[in-house]
Amino acid sequence: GNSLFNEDLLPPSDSNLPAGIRVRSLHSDDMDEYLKLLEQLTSVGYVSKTDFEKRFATMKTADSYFIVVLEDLSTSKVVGAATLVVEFKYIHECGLRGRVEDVVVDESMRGKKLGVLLNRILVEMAKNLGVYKLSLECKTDLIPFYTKFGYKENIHFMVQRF
Ligand code: 16G
Repeated sequence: GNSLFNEDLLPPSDSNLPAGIRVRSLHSDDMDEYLKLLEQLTSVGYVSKTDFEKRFATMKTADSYFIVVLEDLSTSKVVGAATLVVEFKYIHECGLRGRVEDVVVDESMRGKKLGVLLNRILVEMAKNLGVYKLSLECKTDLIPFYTKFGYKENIHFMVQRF
C-alpha cells in the first residue's frame, strides 16, 4: 500500500518492540481496519472509500500528518495507531508545534504496553522533527498514563462543539 509518510522518519526499532509487532506508517489500504480502530476511540460515522482516499491524499500532501500504526504480524491486522500532527507557526522563530492525536489500541491487544510503545515513538519523532512543544488532550483518568511520557498538566483546554 501507499504510505502516508516517509518511514525513514520512524525511530529505529529497539529491544522494547514486542515480538510479532511491526511499526509502520498508515497505508491507504488500511482503511477498514484503521476506521474500526478509531471506532473504539470515538464516533467515526460514515466514511466512504472516496472520502478516505481524499483525506489520505490531503494529509499526505500536507506532509505534517504522521499516523503511526502497529501491525500484528501473525494476523497482518492493524492493532494500534496514534497520530502526530505538526503545526507550522511564526512564533518561536517559525517554530513547529506537535500534537498527539487519536491514540488507540485494539481491545484484544490491551495490557501489552502497546500504548506506551506508540507514545514513545511519537515523542521521539516529534523531537527529531524539532517541535518546540508537544501536547495532547486526554480524559482525567489518563493523566497518570500520559505523565509517563513527559507531559505536565499546563493550561486549560477549552472546547466548543458544533
Ligand atoms: C481524545 C484523543 C484525541 C481525539 C479525541 C476524540 C488522544 C491523546 N486524545 O481526546 O486525539 O481526537 O479523544 O474525542 O488520543 P471526541 O470525538 O470527543 O473529539
